[in-house]
Amino acid sequence: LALETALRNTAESGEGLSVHYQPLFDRDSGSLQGAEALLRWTHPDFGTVSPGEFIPLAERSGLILPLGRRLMQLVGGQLRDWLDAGLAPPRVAINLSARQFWQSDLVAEVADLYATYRLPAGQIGFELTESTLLDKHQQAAATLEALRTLGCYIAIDDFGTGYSSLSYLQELPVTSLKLDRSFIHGLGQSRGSTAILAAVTGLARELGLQVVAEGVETEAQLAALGEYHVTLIQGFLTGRPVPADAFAAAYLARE
Ligand code: G
Ligand code: G
Ligand code: MN
Ligand code: NA
Repeated sequence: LALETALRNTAESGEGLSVHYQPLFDRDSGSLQGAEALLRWTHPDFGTVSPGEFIPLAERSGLILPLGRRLMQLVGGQLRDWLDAGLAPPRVAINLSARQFWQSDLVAEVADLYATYRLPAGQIGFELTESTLLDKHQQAAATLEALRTLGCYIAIDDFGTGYSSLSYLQELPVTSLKLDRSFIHGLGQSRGSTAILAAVTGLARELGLQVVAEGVETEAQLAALGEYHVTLIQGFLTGRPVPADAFAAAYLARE
């Protein structure tokens, strides 16, 4: 309860919140293709609280809505700073939980984000899990369509861990699939992971979707992904999530 109170105060004040950015690379060219924004929280009494702890708490308590708004503002402001400094930031992905996706003013909030920080189309995207999109297909499609119109791309996060039929992929305007890291870790170890990789990359090709591998930690995993022509790579092997300044210093070149 004390932690929830502290998180509520943080959501109101914004103090102690920051964003880490993890790079996403094209394996063949080595070029930077994106970044994932990941919220971080440090509190004077509780110290650094891991997102594995405070994100579920935020979802249960509803605080994910004000925290998500804070995150969007932090990302928007950061992108505007980088653009003003003559840097060329890649597209940045923001994770959305179900509650955030289904809030009625999401599209207005995102439109406001683009306008406030004068972001170029395509600068922001979202990562959603399958379970978020499953219940109400048609409403989900309408919201995704509106986000796409604003210039956002849409990735299905943790792809392959849901229980869904795959048919929803045909009906929803998504742009990419992020293979869950449990498959990536299984590569070279379990035949099942390789079989799933083959199936998912085949499906994605048929549907015209990008495939992103997340959680890539070893050269062996990278090589296995190459065999299935998965070229978009994110993971500790190619780059950990780091604070904005470190991200810019390491990855952003002047235009
Ligand atoms: O950031 P890792 O570094 O530990 O993130 C742990 C989990 O928290 C992941 O599932 C990630 O998607 C989620 N997460 C991180 N930042 C955010 C955020 O800003 N919003 C939401 N909804 N989830 C986030
Ligand atoms: O659920 P989501 O995919 O949004 O989770 C993002 C989380 O994955 C973040 O906590 C990030 O720190 C973590 N992550 C990123 N790369 C790796 C990796 O190579 N290995 C592991 N174990 N976690 C990773
Ligand atoms: Mn994610
Ligand atoms: Na994921």
